[in-house]
Amino acid sequence: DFVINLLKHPTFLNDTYTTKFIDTTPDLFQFRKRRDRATKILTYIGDVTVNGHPETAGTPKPAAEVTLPEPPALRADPAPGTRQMLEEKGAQAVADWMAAQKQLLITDTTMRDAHQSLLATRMRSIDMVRVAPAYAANLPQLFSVECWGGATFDVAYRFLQECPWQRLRDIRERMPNLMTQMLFRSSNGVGYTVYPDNVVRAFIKQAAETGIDVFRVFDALNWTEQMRVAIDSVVESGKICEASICYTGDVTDPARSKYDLKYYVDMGKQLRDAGAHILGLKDMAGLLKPTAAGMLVRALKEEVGLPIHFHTHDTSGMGGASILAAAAAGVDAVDCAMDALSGNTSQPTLGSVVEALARTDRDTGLDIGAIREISNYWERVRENYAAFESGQQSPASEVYLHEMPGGQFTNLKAQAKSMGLDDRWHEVAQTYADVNAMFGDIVKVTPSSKVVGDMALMMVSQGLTTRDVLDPKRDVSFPDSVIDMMRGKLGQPPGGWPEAIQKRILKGEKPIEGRPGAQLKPVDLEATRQEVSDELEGLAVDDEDLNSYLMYPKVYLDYMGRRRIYGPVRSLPTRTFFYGMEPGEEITAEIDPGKTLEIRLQAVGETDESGDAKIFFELNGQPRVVRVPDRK
Ligand code: BTN
Ligand code: 3PY
Ligand code: ZN
Repeated sequence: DFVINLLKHPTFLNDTYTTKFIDTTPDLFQFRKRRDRATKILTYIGDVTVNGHPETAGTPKPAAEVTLPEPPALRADPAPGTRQMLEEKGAQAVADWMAAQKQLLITDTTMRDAHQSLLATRMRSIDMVRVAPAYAANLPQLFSVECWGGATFDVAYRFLQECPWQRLRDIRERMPNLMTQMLFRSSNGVGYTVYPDNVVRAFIKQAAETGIDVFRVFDALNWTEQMRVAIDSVVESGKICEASICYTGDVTDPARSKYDLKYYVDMGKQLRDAGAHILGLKDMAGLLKPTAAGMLVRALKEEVGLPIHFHTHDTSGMGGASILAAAAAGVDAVDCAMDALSGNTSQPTLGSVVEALARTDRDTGLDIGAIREISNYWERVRENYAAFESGQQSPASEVYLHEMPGGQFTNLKAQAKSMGLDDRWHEVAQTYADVNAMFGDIVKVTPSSKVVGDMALMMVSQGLTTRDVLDPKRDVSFPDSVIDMMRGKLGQPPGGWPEAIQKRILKGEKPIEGRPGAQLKPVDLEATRQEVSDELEGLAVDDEDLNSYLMYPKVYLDYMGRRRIYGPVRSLPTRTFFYGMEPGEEITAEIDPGKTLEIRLQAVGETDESGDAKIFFELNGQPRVVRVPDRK
């Protein structure tokens, strides 16, 4: 039948097919109407059982005993929380309340930054959605739950075969008293390039509608000018705008005077004047040392006047100390990750911060017993993602040298490994620092961090030093991302780009002036909707899907193409999704609210002479056989 034809088609096996491919080869789809979602899911399970999942190939299967961990029991009905305050009194009232109250407020980042930084962003929705009610019932004092944005958006489509909007809707529905929070890259949206202003606006409007309450907005070069469209859109949506300073350098070090206290205070005032409700202090690499945290928080509190929300990473092992120093200096809210997904490149440990402040004047008011139970749940969840662990065994002070963001560190390490540079990691780290110096000491956070990483990998793999790169007698071919950044395509860093390196990289081409987003033509949204619909054989394209296409046209269409084959695989347990099933194993998958499939794998048959394996299932008690190609 068609799935078998499709799976054997060389274009599919290359993983380069798109819906275009489906359009141009309609013969493969003659039986399409006959296939229901259950059959699609069985085909997926059969395929992964026989062939393995490409993402976990070559890694040991986790020893996890539990396929689908049970979330903690609900201790009470969800008490009213920050979400009710926002709904009833508005964004400014929440900000005023934040500044006036004394507890240290806590944002839980487990569902976004923690797994982005520890597990290559691979956490699946089912593991988050199942525990959301326990957050609502047992931790109603949380300030917010960061669960969306950053890298989660495209990774959901690309690698998890899931719709990120559905994830947000499902979490939102199960946490009616807690504010949801997302990370938004201003003109870069949730992508890696600058988008037209109207695309940025449309995305924020949709995110607010689908369920985001707090938008942490930042710019990869700390260019306030480039944040205004996003800030205005969030404020217009009625949601909370947490405009953020990205922290780099060291405010206690006179040798790093480019980013001194005055620089940060000035930026804080610009963001306040631009309309921010909250000032985010985004320490994406975990560089803000305890003493510096005290100095900076005190200065920002005094001179900017907005409530301050501190975000850091524990890469150095010093993150908890910085949080306590910030708390002593009067910071209003901080980010932590649940214990089982905390530490190292992730956020500091939530339970430990709660314990450290218990019975002090910054007591968080959170129930440590409830935290432990939720963390125990995450501990079991994490076992199923063993394939994505980075192997980073300990914190390291080297982060003060390379200044890599927590979300990039493990990624770049994996990239270096895939280029055969595993044993030269410390060289990559040193080169990353050298590239930063060569580029004029810039803020490194998505996407500017990716550009620095591209350049560092290029240099290490080709054996080039800074001196070689700057040598006019040498012909160096720079990565495209580097050329684009020097063209001004990501905006302007404070003080501009160093002229010598910019000239050398652009080879006489003139850089663009001003804000790149202002120079892009607005996208015709309705014409684009029609285009996408045509591409998908007339499927109705709603605003969520349109926004996905606008951010990631190919990633979105590829996802839709796979969806026609595999159906709603997000409902599978994570272990099944990545490893398939064992003969005799039984799972359930809720494909719609109340519509549950009971799936039992009976046996995997021999592979026949045409190369197909028959997989024998029981589906809700009835025998079902699917055939999948054996590609082993
Ligand atoms: C991905 O592209 O990584 C996510 C989609 C799922 C890919 C499935 S897993 C079973 C089958 N085998 C492959 O090599 N690709 C598909
Ligand atoms: C992202 O943009 O994804 C980040 O996590 C930046 O710190
Ligand atoms: Zn972060």
